[in-house]
Amino acid sequence: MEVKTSLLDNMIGVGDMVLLEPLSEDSFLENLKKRFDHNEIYTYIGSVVISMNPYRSLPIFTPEKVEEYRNRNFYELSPHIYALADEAYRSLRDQDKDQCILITGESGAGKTEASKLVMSYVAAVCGKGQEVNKVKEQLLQSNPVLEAFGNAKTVRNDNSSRFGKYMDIEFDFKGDPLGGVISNYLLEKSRVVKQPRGERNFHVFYQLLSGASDDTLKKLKLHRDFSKYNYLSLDSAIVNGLDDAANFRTVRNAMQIVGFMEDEVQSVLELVAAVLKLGNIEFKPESRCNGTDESRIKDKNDLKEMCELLGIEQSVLERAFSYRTVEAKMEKVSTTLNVAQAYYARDALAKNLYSRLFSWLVTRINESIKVSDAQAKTRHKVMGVLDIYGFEIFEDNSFEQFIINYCNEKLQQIFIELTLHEEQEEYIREGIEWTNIDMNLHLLSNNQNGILAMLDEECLRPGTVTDETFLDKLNTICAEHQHFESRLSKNSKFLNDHSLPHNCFRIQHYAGKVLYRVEGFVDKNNDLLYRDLSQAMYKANHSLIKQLFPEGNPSKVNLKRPPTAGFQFKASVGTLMKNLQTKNPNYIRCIKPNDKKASHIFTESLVRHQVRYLGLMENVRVRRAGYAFRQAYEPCLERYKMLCKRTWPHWRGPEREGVEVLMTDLQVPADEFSYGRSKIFIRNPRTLFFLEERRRQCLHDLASLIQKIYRGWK
Ligand code: AD9
Ligand code: MG
Repeated sequence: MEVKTSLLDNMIGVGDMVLLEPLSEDSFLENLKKRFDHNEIYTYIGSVVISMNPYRSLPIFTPEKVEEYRNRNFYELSPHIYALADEAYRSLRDQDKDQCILITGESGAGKTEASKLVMSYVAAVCGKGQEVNKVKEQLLQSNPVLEAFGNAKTVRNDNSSRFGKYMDIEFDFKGDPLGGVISNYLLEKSRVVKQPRGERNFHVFYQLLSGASDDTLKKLKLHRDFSKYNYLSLDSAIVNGLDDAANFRTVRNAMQIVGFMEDEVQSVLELVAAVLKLGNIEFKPESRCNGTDESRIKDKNDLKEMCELLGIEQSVLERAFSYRTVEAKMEKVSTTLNVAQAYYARDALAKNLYSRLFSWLVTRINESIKVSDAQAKTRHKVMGVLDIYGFEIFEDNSFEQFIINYCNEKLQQIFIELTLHEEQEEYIREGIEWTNIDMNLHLLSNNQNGILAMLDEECLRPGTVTDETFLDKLNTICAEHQHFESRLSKNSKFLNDHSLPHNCFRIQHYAGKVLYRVEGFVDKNNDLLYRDLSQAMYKANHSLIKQLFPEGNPSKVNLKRPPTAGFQFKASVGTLMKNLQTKNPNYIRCIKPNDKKASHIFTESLVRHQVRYLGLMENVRVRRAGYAFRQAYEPCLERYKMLCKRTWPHWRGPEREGVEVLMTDLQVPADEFSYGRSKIFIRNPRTLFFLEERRRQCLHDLASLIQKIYRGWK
């Protein structure tokens, strides 16, 4: 059995960082680079998998590879994401332990690709049969659908996930998939109406215009030409290597497999088309005799077509773009909108329409993939896969980056807590004494909670609330209360710096300092849609659009304020963290080798930064602080039994005793290892190297002997 050789091969670097000698940040990076240069994109830190984005397809994800890794122990073969997927799947199936796969790393590091590799591996090795295959296909095909609507080209990644995704895959007691549940987290809806330079809107818009038949486009009243639509950025509409037309066909096909009816697909496309039309509605000022400016629609053709698509009466929507009705204390007051307010209303409607459509898609997919009621009653096991947007530092950071980075802080915190916890659990399980390791790990507290809470307080305050009043409040509290820092966190703090531009604040996150521009924070957190618009949507003669705006139902006027975007996000991240804590975690830490989306380039400074903020060195140290290496008795005996006459060629007793005989015979000092219930724990990598060296020598002697005998025969 090939155990660990690949982990110690000097040519291609060390496969497990725990065995790296000497251990320093430089040697860690050198090892990563050496492996990357040899196409070894995976490296372990104990059971954690580091994954380097190769930015090109490698022949290591073939069905043969799947077979190779299937049912093999984690350390048996060279490091691979399949080894992690196999280990997680087997412990779910055989030991009844719910699993979660936590994939982290910055934007473009390869998280989404990694999540798909895990899913496809599990699909390949779990049960077969017509029903099971259908479930698998539906689970896998939910990916292209959600990517079309939730991913976009950004400067960091041509296929950047602009939403967070957590998927629970449920299995029966045999380990066959039954179905799943997807949760989505805050779609970056501001992208619908405006994209940063060099970026695109969500893929689906370009896919529809490039890939739909002439007939479909005609029905949707669309032109093929991107330049006809205000909401589509043009400077980067064509992305190298991205075939929008082909992807449209893939998405249509995927929707069919997932179980969307033809009329549902049609409705979805109508909504996508409506968003494009909406973006083309423009306003002009019209002076009133009282000296104020009122907004008027410039050219009503797009409005007309949009209303036709959605079955809305044109005059109703036109009115909703001209007036705003505020209800207070049973009284209705209508005010006219000026041009800026009309544009604001238009964009708010487009963002709401699209993001609600996205949430509806998730709900619809969940309906298809959900476990049947009968099966739900039987005992089942769960594997959760988390693929959430990576940490983002842009030149211009807004509310979205703040939310994304908040979520990444939480994940980092859970990573640190759980790796320590897991290490401790294993020691306890194996009956090995656990001494607390003080690694000076920065345990993060609920850092931005403070800021999000303050933003909520501000948004709910009566009176004039603006981004500036929020920033003032932030700065004042920070300046007045020394203890505010600790309210943020130990490691992430609010940096009170008077040299900052007047509309910004800066946070020291675990992954770096980020300057946030406060513009739009209050508005994005409030996430309000004028009631006139939701009522206009509700009146539509289009069942999907009606469904998406239930609050527009006039008989259900709810004067209670809906929860803010920040509040909702915080609550859903809280639920997610609780869910993750009930499962056995498996970590994939993705690293981006360069900023050019290029293969073969390893930018040391960039990788060093990620290694630092992902806390990978601390991770190795925790793993080495006690026992660096551990192995089940059976493979250990198999590998080293040739080193001792009493165990070679066969050991007849229990494996643990065989290993004890081996260690005594080899005179390994007693304080160098410990016997656990099912594994031997080796304290220092050097002991492992010693065993490996002896084994190599032994094999070499054996080979020479065979050669001698062979020559003698000749
Ligand atoms: V973001 O936070 O959603 O912006 P991700 O998800 O971390 O980001 P993604 O998985 O989308 O990154 O990977 C970015 C690109 O890198 C992919 O589109 C591929 O072109 C490339 N990539 C990533 N992993 C692999 C791989 N294992 N093999 C080949 C890869 N290419
Ligand atoms: Mg992604």
